[in-house]
Amino acid sequence: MRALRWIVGRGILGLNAVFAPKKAQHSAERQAWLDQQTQTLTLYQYEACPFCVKVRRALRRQGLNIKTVDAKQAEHKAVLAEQGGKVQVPCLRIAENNEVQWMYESSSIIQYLEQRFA
Ligand SMILES: N[C@@H](CCC(=O)N[C@@H](CS)C(=O)NCC(=O)O)C(=O)O
Repeated sequence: MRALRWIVGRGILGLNAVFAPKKAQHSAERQAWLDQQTQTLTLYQYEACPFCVKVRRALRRQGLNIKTVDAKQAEHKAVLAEQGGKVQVPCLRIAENNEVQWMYESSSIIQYLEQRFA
């Protein structure tokens, strides 16, 4: 089962690399603004998770440089479980106005980013 999951994961990564969406190109000014705005965002993810790939593709399409962390690493997994409430990826950590919000569900994350930055 683990081996099968590994093979499927590699397949997803391979297809993602071959059919990578075009990265949005912004003016230097716009990119600097986006980079500043997204500093407060962190994507908890697994490299080969299809839902995480879906979100990373959306980030690329939008030209968003959001920090990603590998939730398989014990330290990040613990933070996700304790502060987010469950170990499920992708999860977007939004730290703004002295509040931290943990957003689960790939579709919700993509919708949030599109509404905020499109
Ligand atoms: N409906 C969720 C599905 C996310 C999901 O199933 N993620 C899996 C990884 S592919 C997960 O976090 N499983 C829990 C675990 O691996 O501990 C979404 O669209 O984000």
